[in-house]
Amino acid sequence: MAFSLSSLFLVCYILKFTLALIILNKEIETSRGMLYPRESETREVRTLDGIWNFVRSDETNPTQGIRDGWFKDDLSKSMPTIPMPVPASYNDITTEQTLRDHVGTVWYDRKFFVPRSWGQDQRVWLRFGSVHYEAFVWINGRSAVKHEMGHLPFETEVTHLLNYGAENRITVMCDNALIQTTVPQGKISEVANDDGVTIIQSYTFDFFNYAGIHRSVHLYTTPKTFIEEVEVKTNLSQNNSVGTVDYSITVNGTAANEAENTLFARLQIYNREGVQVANVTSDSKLVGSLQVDNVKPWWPYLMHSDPGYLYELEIRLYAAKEQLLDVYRLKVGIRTLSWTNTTFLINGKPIYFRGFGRHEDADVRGRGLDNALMARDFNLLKWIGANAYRTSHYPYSEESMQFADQHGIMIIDECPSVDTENFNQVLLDRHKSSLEQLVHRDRNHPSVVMWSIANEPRTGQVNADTYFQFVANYTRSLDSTRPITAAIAVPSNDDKAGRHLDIISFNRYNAWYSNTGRLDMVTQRVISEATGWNKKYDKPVLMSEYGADTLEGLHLQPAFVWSEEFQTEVFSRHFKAFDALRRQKWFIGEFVWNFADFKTAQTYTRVGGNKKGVFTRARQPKAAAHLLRQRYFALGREVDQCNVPNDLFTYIVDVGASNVNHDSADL
Ligand code: BDP
Repeated sequence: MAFSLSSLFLVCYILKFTLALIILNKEIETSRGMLYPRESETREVRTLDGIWNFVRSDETNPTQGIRDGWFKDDLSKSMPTIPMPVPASYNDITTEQTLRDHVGTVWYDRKFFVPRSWGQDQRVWLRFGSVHYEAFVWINGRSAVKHEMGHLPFETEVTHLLNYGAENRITVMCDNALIQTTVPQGKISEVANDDGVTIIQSYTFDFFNYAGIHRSVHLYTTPKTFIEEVEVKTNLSQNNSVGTVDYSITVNGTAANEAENTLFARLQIYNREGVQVANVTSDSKLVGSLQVDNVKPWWPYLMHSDPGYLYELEIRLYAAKEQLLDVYRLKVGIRTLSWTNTTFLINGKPIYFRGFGRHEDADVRGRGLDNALMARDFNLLKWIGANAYRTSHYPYSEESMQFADQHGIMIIDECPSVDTENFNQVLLDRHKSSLEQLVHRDRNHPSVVMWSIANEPRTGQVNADTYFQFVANYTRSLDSTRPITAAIAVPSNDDKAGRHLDIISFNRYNAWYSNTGRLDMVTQRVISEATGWNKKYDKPVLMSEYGADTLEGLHLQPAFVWSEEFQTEVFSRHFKAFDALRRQKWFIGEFVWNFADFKTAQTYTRVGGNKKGVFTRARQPKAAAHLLRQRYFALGREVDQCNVPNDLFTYIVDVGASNVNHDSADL
């Protein structure tokens, strides 16, 4: 009896364990529309950015506002409100710890006018660039849209909800709670404190869980029948002299349904000087191709003297008898990507990445869109000679993607999955959805050269294999023109996901988290780890993170952890490894962690945040920035034959006798 009871327990246990391991590759809902809002002859765009009214809910009663119908009238009639800027994270705006560390729901509202003309013969759409993490939106007290997933846009039609030629109210409830089935994952617990109990949000990822309306809110109009989606894919002839732009247009609206066969589009491509270089008239399928002779391909920064070349694709949608319905314009960069198990090429030329992992992070506004900061960051990227960055650890603003297109900065575009563990069905579905939304949003950007499907997932766990097979194959089914990677931190021997990727990225902190302070234990370890990955999977490899926390202004000679000397030395030891690895053609890039210092949760390993920035949080260089600049330009000169700036080396001495001038000519 004892035997059979214990075997029953065992069977139950195994069954429970096995069931937990079963994950299915289910269909998931796909996104629609989401073209970046642009004005044209047929469209108007307004922003609702500005100061909104704001209420923090009681953490122990997060659904109170829903039950009490706060969305039915001005928020200020239900609760005292404070002014809150949009876009911005709300966390660091006030001086209150309770708001900084708030867990659960917050509410925003504001009033706005809609012109009378918008009510006539057109449609109106409401679009959020991103709200972290979950958003519920009402217009004039009526539910408009719900969306889950930070850092990604969502939109809905609000034609029927608006008062035209009159005032309107928009109300948003935002919930920042992260649990085991959200992307990224977190945990919520109730913990005793001096006043009773409190709600705690914990998470393993290393950046502050900033929340709120993070990017712009737009209202825009479209005609009744309009261009809802445009997808372009570009190609180049063998010698890069002829470019092709394949397009596919999706139309939304009654004319599309009723008179399907009569719709057509005229597409024209203009070069930077505004000269038309290609045109075509589509049939009613709205799918086809344009050819650009003597094309100027899109090249990355420092890989060509005219990087980031963009054409403008103008799409005019017509109904029968040449009746113009809608016009939308899209910037297009013409380039090809190809990869093998030893190399990754753009326009037929091998890429060697020199870049950063980054964060969207700033003092006061947190993760809120900041055009001034974005422009400064791109100037710093160019100053330092970087040609790439990874959008660690979530999708960045659409405005920054447009900047990257223009400046020729290559992007490894990462979805919001960080430190993923405890793989389960709900998580898998959401993870796939985050990639679907990301690919849908960013597929037309020439700067996006790779999809990163996760950062430091626990790929040693037993069901990581199936989980990542589903995630990688799903991403591939959405876009087969770009390779797939993930930044992995488990040792290559334990990893179960790499075989599903096209390019292996690995993160490692030699002399920092392992063998702290041991500068003599960096170079060989980096070489052997990279080689191990290549041996195991026979795929191109890049190092997606390395670095050391560095307190600006702390100088210690000989180099000691946290000092500027130490960061400089850590970089230099890695450079040595990278140079040895570069001789192996399969090693394709180096990414420092991190571009700038950033805020994290409070822990005893972080002094005011993560200090691994090459730049401070205020975007000023630390000592290592100058070294990195010399390396990145030296690499640019060696592998891409770029020119180097005159001020790369500071004048030191004129050694007249030997006739050596120690300036950039020595490089
Ligand atoms: C890596 C993570 C990154 C962290 C970094 C660090 O990918 O998000 O910020 O470590 O600890 O493991 O600095």
